Amino acid sequence: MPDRADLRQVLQERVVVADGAMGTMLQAYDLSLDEFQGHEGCNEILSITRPDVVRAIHKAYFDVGVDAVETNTFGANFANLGEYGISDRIYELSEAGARLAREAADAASTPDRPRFVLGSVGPGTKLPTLGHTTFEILRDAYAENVRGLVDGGADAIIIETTQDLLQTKASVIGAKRALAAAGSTIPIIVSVTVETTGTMLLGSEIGAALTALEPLGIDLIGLNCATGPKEMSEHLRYLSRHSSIPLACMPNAGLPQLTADGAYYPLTPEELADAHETFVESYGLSLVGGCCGTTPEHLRQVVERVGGRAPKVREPKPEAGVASLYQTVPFRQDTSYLSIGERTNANGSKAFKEAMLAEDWEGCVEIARAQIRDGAHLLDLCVDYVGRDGVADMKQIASRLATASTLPIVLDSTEPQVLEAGLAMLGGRCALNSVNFEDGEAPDSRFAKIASLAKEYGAAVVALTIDENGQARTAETKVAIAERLLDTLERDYGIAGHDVLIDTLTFTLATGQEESRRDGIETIEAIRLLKQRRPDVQTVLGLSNISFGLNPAARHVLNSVFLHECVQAGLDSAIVHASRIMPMSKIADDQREAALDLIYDRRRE
Ligand code: HCS
Repeated sequence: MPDRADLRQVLQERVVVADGAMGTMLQAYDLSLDEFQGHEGCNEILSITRPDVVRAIHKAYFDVGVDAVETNTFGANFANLGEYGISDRIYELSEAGARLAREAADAASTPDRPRFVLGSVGPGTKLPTLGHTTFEILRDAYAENVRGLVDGGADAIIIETTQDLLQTKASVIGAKRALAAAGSTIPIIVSVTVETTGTMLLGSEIGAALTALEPLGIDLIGLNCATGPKEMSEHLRYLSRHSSIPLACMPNAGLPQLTADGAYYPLTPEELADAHETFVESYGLSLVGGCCGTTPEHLRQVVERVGGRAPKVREPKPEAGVASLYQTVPFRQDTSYLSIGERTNANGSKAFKEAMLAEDWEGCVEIARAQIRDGAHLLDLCVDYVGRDGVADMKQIASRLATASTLPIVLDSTEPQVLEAGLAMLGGRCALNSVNFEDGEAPDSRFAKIASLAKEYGAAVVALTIDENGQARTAETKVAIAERLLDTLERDYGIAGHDVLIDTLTFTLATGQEESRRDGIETIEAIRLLKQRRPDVQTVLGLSNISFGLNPAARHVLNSVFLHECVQAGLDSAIVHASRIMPMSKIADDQREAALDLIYDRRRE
């Protein structure tokens, strides 16, 4: 077999035009129940029983000049085949579909014009966020799907028509595992479906999708299906502004209209070509094609209009942040610090602990909701409690917050398996709280286990300035450990500084002990130094520790004043009880001065 051309390389040189629909093209054939082996509508079986039909569709697209076709495997997944009772045929039908497309691509290729096969991975009907199935079942079934596509000769995997971000993450992680096992490095394209409502089926805005999916290490992101190009334009504009990876778009031939003869797709070939020309020029798309209702004639006109053009150079402004199922939240807030709600914590909140111990899951969710109302930007979730099954508790609470919380979640645990249980429930992008070097950075260390999880699930990381010698106390050691954390995360796990929140940690101030007198000063100085040296990095502080031992009123004052001083020094975010933080204007001068004296060790002897 000759060496196959590298699609990644070609995507840098020219706009790649993919094919149009497979499903709606198949509907034009008069196929018998026998040809579906009794499973009416299961198009993937036609790759076995009517390869001539599938080949003819691929050929029709290559004949009009497209660069790539998608395999007839959109439904070769666990949920779809499961509905026909044939989920044991995932590999067989994936491989067969990819092989047919490979044959067609090889037949159409010339030495200076390679043609490509995009291995289609459809969503199926089971949405893990709604509890229809589990993340793990989906991930492993998608891996099987991708194994067949690779063996059949796909040049890329296209995970398309995705509706649930958790399902999408399961597909990407399953695909990556399958590619790694096969020693394959082919690109992964993810194409989400935004409904006419302006969000994905479960309510995700395009920003949430980008924030959740790009860090998984995918090669392209885009949109397909549900609507025509007009409805996609705003979402593509968003991706164009914020995505650092190349963009794809495969619209339907307009919004389908129901007629007596079935769905009618109104968009003309010329209109599709017009839209793609605008998208390529204005938004810098790299991969264009069509979805339901588009035909070889549609794609002929797209090829004539944009085929072979060099992709426009974009200058995106990515925004580091995390996402709930619904929305993205950038780490950098324009007006203030990023407030991370501390009350959903079994160690820090009596009410939350009691609700959790009573297994009053709705009570736990209510505490989350109260923090959302209080104006938190993210929620810290910690279920660690001696004697409890942390994985089970995390599943109970995270599965509820997955849809109940409009805010992204910071998963907080010392146990990697508890963090992973949360990651497998939450469709957006989480942060993991936390990694440190307490037991080093060897492969069996906690650091390595949690950093690996962050890498695989595309999570951000809270990193604490603790090393093998314990918690750093001086500004200099805090910053030195922070730099080691940042270097190690980047070098060994590919986690960039903008996805790391460094917690310079603070000890309790009012212990009366000599050694704690400078703790406030050292923490503030560490934040200032770190922000000078690494302005790309986020800083965070678990605030409450500073004031342990004081009465509640004094705690609120000290926490608020200390937070103010840290923010002045460059602190980006803090884990706080949002409604208890007082604006400086609400604190009496003498109380504020007393707090500052304590923080800056200005003791009056
Ligand atoms: N590649 C699939 C997408 C359906 S949404 C098809 O049928 O063309």
